[in-house]
Amino acid sequence: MNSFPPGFVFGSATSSYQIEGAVDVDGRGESIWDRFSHTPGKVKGGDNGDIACDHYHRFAEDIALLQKLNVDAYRLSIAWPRILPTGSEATPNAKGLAFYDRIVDGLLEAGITPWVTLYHWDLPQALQDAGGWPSRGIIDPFVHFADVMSRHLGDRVKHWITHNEPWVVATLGYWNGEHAPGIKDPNAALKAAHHILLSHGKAVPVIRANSADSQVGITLNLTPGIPASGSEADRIACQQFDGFFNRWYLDPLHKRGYPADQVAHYEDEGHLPKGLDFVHDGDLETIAVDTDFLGINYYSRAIIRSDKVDEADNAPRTQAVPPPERCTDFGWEVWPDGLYDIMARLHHDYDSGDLVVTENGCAYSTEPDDDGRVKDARRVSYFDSHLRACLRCVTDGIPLTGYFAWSLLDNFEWAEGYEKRFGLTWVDFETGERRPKDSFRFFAEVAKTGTLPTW
Ligand code: IFM
Repeated sequence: MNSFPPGFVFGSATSSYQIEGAVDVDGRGESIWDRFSHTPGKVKGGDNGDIACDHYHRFAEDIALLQKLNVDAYRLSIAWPRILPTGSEATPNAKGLAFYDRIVDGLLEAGITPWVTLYHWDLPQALQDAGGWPSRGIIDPFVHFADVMSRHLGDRVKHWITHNEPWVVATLGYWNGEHAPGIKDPNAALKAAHHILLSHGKAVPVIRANSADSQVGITLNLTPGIPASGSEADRIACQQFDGFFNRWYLDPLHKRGYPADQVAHYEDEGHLPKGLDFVHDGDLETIAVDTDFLGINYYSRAIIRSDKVDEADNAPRTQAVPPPERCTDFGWEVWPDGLYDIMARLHHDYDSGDLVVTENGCAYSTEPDDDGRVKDARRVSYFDSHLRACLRCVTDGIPLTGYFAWSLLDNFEWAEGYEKRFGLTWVDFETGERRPKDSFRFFAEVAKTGTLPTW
């Protein structure tokens, strides 16, 4: 079977800081990504999101692109400091709200359903200065932001995602400092993860109250781990990887609390000197709030080799290191079966309910040919293979209800700057020109027909 069932949602996704630009326009406040990207040495090439794709001014052109892409839905995020410049003002910035009105109204006129993510990483700098996600004081401002946005857009927006990829926010932002705000403190990262999940749990009922009949969820980035060999050391390393990357988020969201084996591991490593003292009575019940769907961002799998034994003493690998030709420009292995495996696990082990691929895509830097065409055959193949994995899920009765391609546009890829291109549309970052790639035409045909080609 090559066809998706009727009602399966095809969409594309972006995020505010990665595309909007206009960072000091119409009252927007400073975000942690403005501060971080303007700190020398933090982002490759010294790049920043000051202009990005200039979507703030070109949004109508981008909605027209979405129409040409034949998508049912578009996933965008809201720049918190555009609405509440220092994060928690009682009165929102009217010009910021008006910008998202223009987008949402434009999408609805174009027959495209908006899916809104509240937090895709552009925290107001003032809230970071007050402690950021490691501080419990962040929760009320986030819930206030969720309240403001869902009150304002809740009549027109019926799909809400509280957070995008808590693992990235906590780990890259606070554990290894590769992302804003650039902090390197594992204990702070574990607190950040908890407060993100808790703020999700507190925001869901607020959004529901403001936006009748809405669907509310959270998006996790999940990566299946595969032990590199059958050795005990690799098995343990893989279990710890899974605890760190997947279960630390999945388990509390599914009423299981934090995984005991991983808590013990973090204690052994000295990351929890006071245990889980930041988990207060009632927090776990709040986090495990019922949601309408779980969003999954899937990019690749990870082959896990223990670093606790010398290579010479470990068992020979049974999983080869992926050859470069099977990897994207990011070095991420192209592994569509991992998408199926993750979805099957969520359905069978966690009984997660409705699942949506809220991001899937690949970085390949194909430039326009002499004839101006962007022939990104590897991206076409990536989307084709991952959409086939989605189809397999659906055929096997896994409740996967939608797929959002990352990303509509080449954009600011965080600490990688503009070097890594994920777009269906090529962007000239000097002029702002947009040019649909071959993968755009491929995806447009799939979205239009609901059918994958027979090659
Ligand atoms: O660009 C990011 C996005 O912001 C979050 N998910 C992964 C993408 C590719 O790295």
